[in-house]
Amino acid sequence: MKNKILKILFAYREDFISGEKLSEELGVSRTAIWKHINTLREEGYDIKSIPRGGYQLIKTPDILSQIEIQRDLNTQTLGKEIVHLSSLESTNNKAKDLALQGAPEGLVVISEEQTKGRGRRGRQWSSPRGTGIWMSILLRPNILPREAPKFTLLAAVAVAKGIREVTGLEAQIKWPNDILIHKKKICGILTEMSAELDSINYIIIGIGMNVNEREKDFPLEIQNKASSLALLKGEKVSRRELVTKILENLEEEYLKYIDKNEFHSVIDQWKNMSCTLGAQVKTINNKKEIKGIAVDIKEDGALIIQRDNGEIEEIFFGDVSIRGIDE
Ligand code: BT5
Repeated sequence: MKNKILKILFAYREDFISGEKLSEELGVSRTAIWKHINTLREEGYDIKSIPRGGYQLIKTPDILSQIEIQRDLNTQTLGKEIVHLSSLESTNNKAKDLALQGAPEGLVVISEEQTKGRGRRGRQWSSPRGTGIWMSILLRPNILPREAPKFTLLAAVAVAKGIREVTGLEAQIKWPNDILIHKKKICGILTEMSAELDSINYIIIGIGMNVNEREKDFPLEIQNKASSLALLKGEKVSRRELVTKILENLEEEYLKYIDKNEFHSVIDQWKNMSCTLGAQVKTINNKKEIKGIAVDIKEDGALIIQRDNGEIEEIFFGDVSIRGIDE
């Protein structure tokens, strides 16, 4: 009911709408309408009321609720169901619980803060309240488990493109799962899956993006390597618009891949927005150090490094440091 009232208020936001009209349209009493209006106010909606004049929506709050995201969302399945919570340990954990309970493909979990946000291999992900985007997307693709690393490429393209569309900032992709701007980490992606030998039960794409953080919002140990879109842009950035664009971009590439078996557009865009290809890189693989130039990315997500002696190496996992960025 609350959301129905909000939809009407939004449609009439140039004007006042009377409590009587709302109660007629929705078939509930004027007292019930008044109670829901008060709940909306508690959630941060600025709703003006004048005696006998009715209600008018003045301002919507900066929250990533289902109704706020869906207002402009143009997708078929992604984000049709959004679980939005004020605080969670980790949106990836919540998405996993819901996946095990049978949640459908396209479910999105968003939290205003995470108390145990995770990176890869048990690392921590700083996720302060109300400033960034901490979200997980559930997919159930009918593909082989070895194809799963493609989803990190796909998500990185959707995110980097979304940032460019909304802010105009030149977001770049650092293999395998980072988005950087001006050499600072803005976003990390954590792709997790549950699979049998020959099929995938579900994939969860976790996206953590710094949007409106100030420098002091980051833990000391990452202050020199992390930044936020607002710090780089010099003004507040809409988290709602970013989520909308990212979900739309993600769905577009996902459908091309799943329905048409077409992945080259992800690879092409990945290459265009990459800060890894062509760079002097260093990584550890099977306990040995590999140094050389990152020369290509394969469709399965592997990074191709040409060693200084000309030998070619394929890297599937791990961290890569880039000369000029990490050292
Ligand atoms: C990542 O791991 O970059 C993946 C991060 C994924 C976070 C999302 S948020 C929604 C979903 N739910 C979760 O619980 N996780 C996902 P990795 O490549 O391992 O990088 C982790 C490292 O990034 C840390 O060790 C820090 O050095 C650094 N870091 C931590 N928080 C950061 C932040 N907010 N911004 C930039 N860097 C950060």
